Amino acid sequence: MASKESDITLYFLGASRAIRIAWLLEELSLPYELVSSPRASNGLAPPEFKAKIPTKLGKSPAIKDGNIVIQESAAIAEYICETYDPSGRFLPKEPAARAKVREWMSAAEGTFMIHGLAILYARWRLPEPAREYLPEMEKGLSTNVHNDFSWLESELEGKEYLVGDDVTAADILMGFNTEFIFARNLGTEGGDWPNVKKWLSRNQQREAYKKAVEKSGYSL
Ligand SMILES: N[C@@H](CCC(=O)N[C@@H](CS)C(=O)NCC(=O)O)C(=O)O
Repeated sequence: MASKESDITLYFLGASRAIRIAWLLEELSLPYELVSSPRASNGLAPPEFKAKIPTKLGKSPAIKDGNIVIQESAAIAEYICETYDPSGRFLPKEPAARAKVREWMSAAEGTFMIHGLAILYARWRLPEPAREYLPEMEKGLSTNVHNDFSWLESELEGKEYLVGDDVTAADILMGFNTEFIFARNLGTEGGDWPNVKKWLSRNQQREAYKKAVEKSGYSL
């Protein structure tokens, strides 16, 4: 039984990390209002959508629950679990399992996403005179991505989910960055990670994930 009534609004930019939060909310069967928008033609959030997000940065995801506003997908997921998952199904109470789930929640942005985005930003921002060096730069930056994916691959050996026997916030946080890095081919060339691919498709077959995609129109 959840400790308080939810009153959640999720600010959902198309093709964004907000899928993590919609997926978690669906897993918990929590109702939520979606304020959503597709990306503008430059790939960014349309200014009128950003203006609706009640944070200074205007990034997605953000949530409002009653009078609390939270940004950063890991912090949002932790808040939702603490408030509406008292049995600790998605964020275990037992300290060792909890620490492992939180390790993945941090790694999703602090390790995987930062290494993938370094390549994406180089593609976007390298000025014309330096663009001839882009392939070499991508190759150099891909070392980090390969190391990260080898770690993920080894952790998934003989396992269906990252921590314990069932889905947790670790899988939910890590799903988006893994899918995104593959979809944009951010340093993944030459790698072969069959456990990661099977885990990703297992996640995507979950009813809650499919509902989140259907409601939000999420697609990369
Ligand atoms: N570290 C943040 C990143 C949030 C973020 O950068 N969101 C992107 C979408 S995935 C965004 O709102 N971009 C639109 C923009 O800046 O215009 C998190 O985990 O929530």
